Amino acid sequence: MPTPRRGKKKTESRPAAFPPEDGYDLWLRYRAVDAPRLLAQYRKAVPRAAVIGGGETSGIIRDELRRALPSLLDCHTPVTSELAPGPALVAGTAAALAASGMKAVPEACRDLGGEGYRIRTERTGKDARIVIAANTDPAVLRGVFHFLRLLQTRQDIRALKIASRPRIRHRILAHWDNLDGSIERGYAGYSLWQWDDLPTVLADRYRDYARACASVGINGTVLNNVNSQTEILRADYLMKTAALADIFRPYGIRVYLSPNFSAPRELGGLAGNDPRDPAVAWWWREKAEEIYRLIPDFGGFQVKANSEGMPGPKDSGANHDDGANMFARALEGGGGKVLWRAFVYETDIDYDRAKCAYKEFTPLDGRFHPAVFVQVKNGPVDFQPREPFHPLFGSMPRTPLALELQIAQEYLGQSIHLVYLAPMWKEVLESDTYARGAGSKVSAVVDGSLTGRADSAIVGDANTGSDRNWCGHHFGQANWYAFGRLAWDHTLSSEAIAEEWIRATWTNQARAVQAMKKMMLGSWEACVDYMTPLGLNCLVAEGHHYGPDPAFDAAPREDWSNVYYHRADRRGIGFDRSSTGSGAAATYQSPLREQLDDLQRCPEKFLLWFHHVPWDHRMPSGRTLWEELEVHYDRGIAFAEKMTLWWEKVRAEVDPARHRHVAERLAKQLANARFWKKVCLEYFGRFAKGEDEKT
Ligand code: BDP
Repeated sequence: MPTPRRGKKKTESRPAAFPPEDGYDLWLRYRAVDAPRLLAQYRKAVPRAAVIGGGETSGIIRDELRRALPSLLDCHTPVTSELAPGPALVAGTAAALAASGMKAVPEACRDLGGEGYRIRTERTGKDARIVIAANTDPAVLRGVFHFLRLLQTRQDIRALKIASRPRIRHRILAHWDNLDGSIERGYAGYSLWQWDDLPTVLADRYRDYARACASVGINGTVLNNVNSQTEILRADYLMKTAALADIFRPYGIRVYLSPNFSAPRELGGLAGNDPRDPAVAWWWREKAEEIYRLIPDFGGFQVKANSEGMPGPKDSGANHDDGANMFARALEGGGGKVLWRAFVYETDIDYDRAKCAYKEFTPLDGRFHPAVFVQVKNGPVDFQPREPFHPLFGSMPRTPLALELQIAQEYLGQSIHLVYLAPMWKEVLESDTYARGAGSKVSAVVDGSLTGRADSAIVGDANTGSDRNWCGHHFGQANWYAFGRLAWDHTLSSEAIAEEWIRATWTNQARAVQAMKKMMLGSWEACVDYMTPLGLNCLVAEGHHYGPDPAFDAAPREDWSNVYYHRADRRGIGFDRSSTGSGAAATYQSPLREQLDDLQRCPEKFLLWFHHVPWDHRMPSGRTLWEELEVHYDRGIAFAEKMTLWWEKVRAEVDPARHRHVAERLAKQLANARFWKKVCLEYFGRFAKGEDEKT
C-alpha cells in the first residue's frame, strides 16, 4: 500500500534538485525557462520591454515585468517607459500607444471593450514587436499576465495574434470572512484582512492578493461573510474597506460588501427594516452615498436575507424583490450592483429543500430592478460533491442570474483532499436547461447570451486565508485559479486550465505534467465516488462537514439531518423527487423533467437524488444498486491510491517541501476515503441486508 516515503532512504538522501518552496508565489513563480531553444526564441523576441503610460497601473505592469522577465529569461531585460527602435515587448492603452506614435492601435482595440486586450506580433521592417494593447490600464495588465503565461507554459511566441474579452462581466471572489478574523468555512487560516490594523497599516499581502486575482481575470471581491455583521457598514469600517479598495483599484478589482438587512434598526436606530418604509430606503441611500464618497467605484452589495436565520424583507411582510430593489435604488448614484442570494429554504415554503428557492423566486421573475442579480448556487441544495444544476437557471428568463460556486471545498474534504473542481463547474456550465429549447446551457444563461443581456456575474466563495500558501492545500490554489479562468472564459476546458496551472505552479517536465493532470482531472469524480456516489448527498457530519455521518438524525430541523436526504430503509435508498414523490423533477424544463422523472432514464449520477431505488434494482451495468454502490466506493478509493503513487513518481520534479506537504495530505485523503466507505456501507448495509431494527 502506498504510504509516505518512509524507509526509502536512497531517494530521500539524494540532494534536492530544487530549493524548498512554500507556495506563496502561487502560479506567479516565473522560474527560468529550461528549454534552450525556447529560451533563445524568448530572449530574441523580448530583449527589452516598454510600458507606455504614467498611471499607477502602468507602474504595476512595469514591476511585474521587472520581476518576471529577468527571472524567466535568466538575463538582464530592461523595462522602461519609452518606445525605442528594435524588437521589444510594448504594452499600453490604445490612447497611450497612439500618443507615442502607434496610430493604428485605437482602431484595432475598438472591439475589446473596457476589459479585453490584444497581443500581436507586429513587424516593421525586419524588427518584430510584441504589442499588448487594451482600452484601459487594468486590461493592459491582464494582457501582460496572459503574455507571461505564454512564457510560463512554454508557448511559441513568434507570431502572436491574440484577442481576448471576458464572457462574464462581473467575476467576483466572495470571502466569508468575519470581522474577528475568523472565516466561515475557511480552511486556510484566518482572514487576509487585518481589520484591526486597517486603514493605517497596509499589509504587503493585499497587493499580492490583488495581483493574483488580476492575473486570472477576477475583477471584484466581496470582503465579508454573507452571514454579515452590521458593523461592516459603520463609518470606521468603511474607512478600512476604502483603504483596501484603493489598493485593489489599480488592479481592476472593485470591492463589494455583504450588508446585514437589519442595519437600519441596529446601526441607524430606526424602528424597523421594512424595505417599503421610506425612512428605511432613505437610510440605505444615505449609506450608499457615504460609501461612494469613500469608494467611488464601489461594486455593490451581496445579500443573504431570510436564510438560515439572517434577517430580511420577509420579517416585515415584504418580499425578496422589495428588498433587492430597495438596495438597487440606493446604489443607483454610483452604478453598484445587488447580488441577491437565492439560497433560501424555510420549511414553510416546501417540505423538499431542493424546491424552496424555485418556489420562492420564480413568481418574482421580471420584478427585479435591472441592477439586481439573483445569485444562485450551482445546485438546489448546498454545494454538495455533486448536484444537478439549479432549476432556477432554466426558469427565470426575465432576471439576470449570477452563478455562485464554492471554491472552499466545504463538503469535499476542505483543505485536506486534493479535489480539482473545474470539472464540476464545467458539468454545471455545460448542462442544458432547455429554457429556450435544446442547447440553452447554464453558461448561456449566466453570461447573458441566451437572452441577449449584456450584464452578467459569477461569484466564487473563496478558499483563501492567512496560510503561507494561501489555500491550505497547494492544489487548492488550482481551484482559485480555475475559478478565475472559467469566469473569464467558460469555454476553456478543465484540462487546459489544469495544464496551465501545473506548468506555472510546479513544472514543465512533460511526464510530471501528465501525472499531475491525471490526478487533478480524476480527483472530483473520485471524491464523489468515495463520498456521495449515484446522486447521494448530505452525508457529512454535522458542524464541521468533513467526515461521514449518514446516521445523523438529531438536528433541530428535519432537513438538517442526513437521514432526511438519503432516506435509506429496507426497501431502498434515495429521495423520491419524481412525480410520485416531492415532484422536484418538475422544476426542470421539458424534456429534461420527464427524463429525470423516469427512474429508467434518469442519469445514473443523479439517480438517488431523484428516486428512492430498491436495493435489488438492476443498474445498466447488470449489478444491483447495492453492488453498484460498493463499486463506486471502491473506485473512489482506488483513485485515491493511484494519486499517492502518481505523486510519488513526480518527486524528482518537485521541490521537497511542497512534495511532502501534498504527500501527507494524499495519505490522509486515502485513509479518509476508506473510512467513508466503511462508515457508509456499514450503515446502509443494515438496511440493504435487512439487519436494521428500525423499519
Ligand atoms: C452553507 C454553509 C454556511 C453558509 C451557507 C450560505 O454551511 O456556513 O452560511 O452555506 O451559503 O453551505 O449562506
